[in-house]
Amino acid sequence: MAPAIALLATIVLTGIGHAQVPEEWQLGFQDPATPVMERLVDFNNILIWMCVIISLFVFVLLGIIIFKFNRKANPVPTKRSHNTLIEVLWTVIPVIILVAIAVPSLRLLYYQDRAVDAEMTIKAIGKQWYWTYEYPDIGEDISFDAVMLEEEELTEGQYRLLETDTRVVVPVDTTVRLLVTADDVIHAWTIPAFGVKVDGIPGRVNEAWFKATKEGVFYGQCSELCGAYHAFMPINVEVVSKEAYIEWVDFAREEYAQNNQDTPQNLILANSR
Ligand SMILES: [Cu+2]
Repeated sequence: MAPAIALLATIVLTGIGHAQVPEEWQLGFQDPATPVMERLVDFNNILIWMCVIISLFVFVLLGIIIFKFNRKANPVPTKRSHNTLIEVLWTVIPVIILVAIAVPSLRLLYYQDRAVDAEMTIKAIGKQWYWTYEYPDIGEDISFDAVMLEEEELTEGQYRLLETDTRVVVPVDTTVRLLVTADDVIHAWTIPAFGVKVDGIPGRVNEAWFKATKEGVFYGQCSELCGAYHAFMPINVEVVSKEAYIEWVDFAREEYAQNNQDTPQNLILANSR
């Protein structure tokens, strides 16, 4: 019974005040910040209840067998070898349960697969060991790297191993199409509160989407073992108001336009044409 009570406590706690970062001894999910994650949490809760009910049913059956059919209580065992009705039931009922799980599961899988009417696009490129982001909507040459902050670079209130020097900025209540790929080995772009986890594979572009419904900073980490510093390429997404986003776009055009920088390399290329 104790595990079942612990499980129930988990379900009850799932919905309560987690930040957008992992917490010590956290059992449930982070607070959902997108419609996809809300549905994932709901689906998970339904599944846990199904697990609890099935487990209790099996425990009760086990108890009955232990107490009623042990050698002392039942010295002369029956010779019965099978029962057709029971065999049909224990085949058909699990099939019904599995189908009942599969239908909402597949529906959710397709819902989270691709954005309907995406309002903007961001591209994330995994590299050993940081992420590069592109914003094709605001300029073909807008691109920046997001590198983890070392411990000595952190300021008060920042999280170890989770902060990057540059954040992905997106407007709230906006459907964002996310394109993910990689330059060297496989990485995975993840924000738990968004319900997004998608592999970045060299030579291939994967798609995901999110529509953040809350403003704030959301944290994730690379989720595909990619080498020695896999643990040191976190992901930060800052969700801001639409007005603040427009301001950020102006800033980004100034700051991140790669063509703005007349590096010697660019000058050499320009002169050689
Ligand atoms: Cu990695």
